Amino acid sequence: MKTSVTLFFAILFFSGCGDDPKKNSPQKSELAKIENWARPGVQGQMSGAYFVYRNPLSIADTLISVYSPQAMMTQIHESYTTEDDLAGMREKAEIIVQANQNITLEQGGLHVMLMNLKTDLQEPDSVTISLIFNQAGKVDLTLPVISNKK
Ligand SMILES: [Cu+2]
Repeated sequence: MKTSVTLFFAILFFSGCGDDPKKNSPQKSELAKIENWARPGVQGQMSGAYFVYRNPLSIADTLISVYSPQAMMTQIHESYTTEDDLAGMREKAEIIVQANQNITLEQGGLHVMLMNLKTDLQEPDSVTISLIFNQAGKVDLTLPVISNKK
């Protein structure tokens, strides 16, 4: 019994302290699980912010505005398919979140668009956005910039 416990800790130790740099960067499967993140971008260009927000209130709430100090303009967007079957996106005035429910902002769906970035965004930067809700008021999020998440 004592031997197996020692072995267990030895495995923990070696897997946690490996000096192979590949082991320190997240694997594809781990990246896929990350829900809160922002896309890299170049100054003057765009970035997207993606996250899951849970409405902690027992009444419905509405996301009415978004803001980021890192972009000249920030909007709520939704992706859609045009009549010509092309991918497009447009501004969405608000998102309703039912009581105690989640909204998911993700690639190809609802997202926060950061336009005219004030500076380049790249790993390991993070993006701060403020969500303005009718009920909850201002909710600040900090999202890591991830470059190799498609
Ligand atoms: Cu967009």
